Amino acid sequence: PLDIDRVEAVMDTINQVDSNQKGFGWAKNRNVIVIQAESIQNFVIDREIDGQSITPVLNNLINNDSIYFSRYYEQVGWGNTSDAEFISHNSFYPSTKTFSYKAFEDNEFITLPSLLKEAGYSTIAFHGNEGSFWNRESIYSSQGIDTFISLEALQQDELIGIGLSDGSLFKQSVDFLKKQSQPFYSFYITLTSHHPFMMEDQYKGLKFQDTYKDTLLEDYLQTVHYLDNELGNFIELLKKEGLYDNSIIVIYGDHEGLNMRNEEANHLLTSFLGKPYEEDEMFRVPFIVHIPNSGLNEEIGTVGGQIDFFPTMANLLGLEMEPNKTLGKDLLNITDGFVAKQVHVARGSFIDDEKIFIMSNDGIFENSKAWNIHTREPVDLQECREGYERALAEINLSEYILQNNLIPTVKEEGLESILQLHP
Ligand code: GP9
Repeated sequence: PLDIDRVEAVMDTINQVDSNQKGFGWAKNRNVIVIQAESIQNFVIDREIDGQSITPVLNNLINNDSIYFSRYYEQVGWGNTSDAEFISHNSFYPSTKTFSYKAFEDNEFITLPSLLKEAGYSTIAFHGNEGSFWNRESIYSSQGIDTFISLEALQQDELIGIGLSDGSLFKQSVDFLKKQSQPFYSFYITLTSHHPFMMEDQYKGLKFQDTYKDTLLEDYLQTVHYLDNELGNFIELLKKEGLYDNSIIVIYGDHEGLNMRNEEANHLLTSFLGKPYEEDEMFRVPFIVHIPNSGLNEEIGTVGGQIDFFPTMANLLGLEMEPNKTLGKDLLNITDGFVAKQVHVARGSFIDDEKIFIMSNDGIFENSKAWNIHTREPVDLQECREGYERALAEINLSEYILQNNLIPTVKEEGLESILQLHP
């Protein structure tokens, strides 16, 4: 059941969104190329290993014609990569019981791709694994994705790890893009940087010296560097085919690559980062919106999460959408960021612009932990009560809406209407 007081508190947060709408239509009518990057965490950005840049292409993108959201967090549940897609496209929380593409497969949705379709876009997704994985091929049409190019429709000319290499996927996709009616929304789910990060030596572009050589961290960073390099090749190809100038290229990480609960990963990252490797770094992923020839060079430090992807993108693409139609917020038009987490850490955990709160697994609030995300100083738990309540309220409301297939109602009448419907 819904807790009405808590839901009313969620409604209050809707008023945070600034009606001046900074960024509205900055990328209007352009083709959209979204790359959901497997296991890419934010700590790799602008960082070197043994004197070499890990992500030179991403770093360069960030500094030229881009908006970089530097405090962006993943919010996935049991559906990992597929939940990252689900949250980003729908702006509701993932199922707390199973993977969302299964839990809600019969629901009706209003998604970023479906809104773009209404605005005249064609939609297409690319992934180098079997189409049935994570139930994608069944649910994509209700997610607003009309064409799904999965492994079966591609030449299996270069396999790395669990599927087609990112390089081959990007290359082969260009022929499809050329035939796609414009403007198009294209969605790529990369795969090569998937755990356990195994690649043959020929694909490894970084030279490691002693400290991290032949470790899990080397394996991870080699695959991240590989993806970065292939992204650079892809952009060159888009330029050659005349598909770059009138497009936007959007990249975000789907979820963590290195789990802090894995002793080896924790030890390596704590040493590499020079600070304890904990949730605030593990959940942080990059989100970059590159708008060629825009002259933009902005870093947005407001805390946000994958739930904010849809409203943020809708604003940039010039789609009119009231703030009460999704649970996420347009990150260009709020000053108070907030990210709730409900799977992989106990429900009610959250991150805001100042702190991170991790609810205790035993359900006892007083046993939880919280610290300042800038200074790492401990934070008094009493300062976290309100955020904890808000996190629970948002998740509760999201579940109620999804379990009762109410997204069309929310689209028509706003989140407030849910309160009237509720007995
Ligand atoms: C599978 C790929 C990886 O198709 O998306 O999924 P993951 O195991 O990271 O959830």
